Amino acid sequence: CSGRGCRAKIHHLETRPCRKVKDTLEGLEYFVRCEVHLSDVSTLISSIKRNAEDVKTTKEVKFHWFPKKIADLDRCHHLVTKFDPDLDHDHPVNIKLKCNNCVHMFVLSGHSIPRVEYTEEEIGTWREVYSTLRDLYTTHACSEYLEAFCLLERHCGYSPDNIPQLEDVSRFLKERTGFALRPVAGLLSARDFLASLAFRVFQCTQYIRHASSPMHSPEPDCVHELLGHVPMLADRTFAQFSQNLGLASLGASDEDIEKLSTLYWFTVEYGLCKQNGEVRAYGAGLLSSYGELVHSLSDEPETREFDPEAAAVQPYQDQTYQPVYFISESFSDAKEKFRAYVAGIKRPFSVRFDPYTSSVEVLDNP
Ligand code: HBI
Ligand code: FE
Repeated sequence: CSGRGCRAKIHHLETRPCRKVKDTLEGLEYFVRCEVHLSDVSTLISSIKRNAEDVKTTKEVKFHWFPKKIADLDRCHHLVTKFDPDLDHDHPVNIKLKCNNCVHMFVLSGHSIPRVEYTEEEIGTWREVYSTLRDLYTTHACSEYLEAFCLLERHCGYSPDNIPQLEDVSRFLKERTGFALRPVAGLLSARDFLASLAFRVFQCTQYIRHASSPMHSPEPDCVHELLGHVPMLADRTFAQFSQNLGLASLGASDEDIEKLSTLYWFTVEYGLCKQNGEVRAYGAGLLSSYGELVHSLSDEPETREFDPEAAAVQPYQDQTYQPVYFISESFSDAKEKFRAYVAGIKRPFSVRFDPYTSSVEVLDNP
């Protein structure tokens, strides 16, 4: 049914000679099995009916399972891990694989996050990154980040000599914006990771990068989470933006998850914003990487005004610095633009977050 904007993916198409046409073998009988968006089913059927007689249909509704309440997040821990046998066996990436089975998830009420005793070597790595980055923040980080960072130093044990504990940081965030941290063993699938944001839960790694490369980590580690993500999650508007990204992802198609994840990349990870006539960083990937933070605010990369449609399909770099960054006018502006973008995503239902029960209500679209 082209022209009406609906698309069907054909899984099976079979034609047979048709016996019914006046007992002769004229014409064909078509058997089609196809996948079509629920909201397009009636358009599709009526358009087939205009071209064929005797249309019979059967329907099977299919969409991805998604968590409806916070405890369901226990089922959202699919790790994306690449075992690298060339890495030394004590490298965090390899250690983490060994612990996959023991990092059981925490239902948020009741359980506390285990405290980790970091070694001197690990604290040394933290110290090196922390001191280098902290000097840059005053000139490169956005004001929301700076404000939260100051509070974290005062109340949560952020200092060059101490790796803050997730439990303390989580308590702080809960008070500020309702965000809770939850320990996770490594890189999660985009679907699982985004789903947790819908419940204001941020899945956080607890291990630290290898001492041999303090300025770089191929995967998220606690330096990235604590210095990159945490301060921004203490801002109300940014927290709402993050939750909205999560809510938009629930039950979305694989294609939409890919787009939302790319949008996440160009905002939450690598976003820049305007502030008092200057450009500042708010993305966690920038605020946890000295080299890219400097690069992002230099004359080298291309910068564009934030546009969710464009950011959702922009090719990105996960091996080196981004060639393109998107600049938001403000978090409220980014949030509004994102709202308009989400309204264009097709889903056979809509979701509403109930803050009293921290659960998601699913409403059928009329
Ligand atoms: N998993 N643990 C963890 N931490 C992240 O920051 C993270 C993730 N999985 C996917 C992801 N980030 C994003 O790149 C998007 O795909 C959502
Ligand atoms: Fe991240």
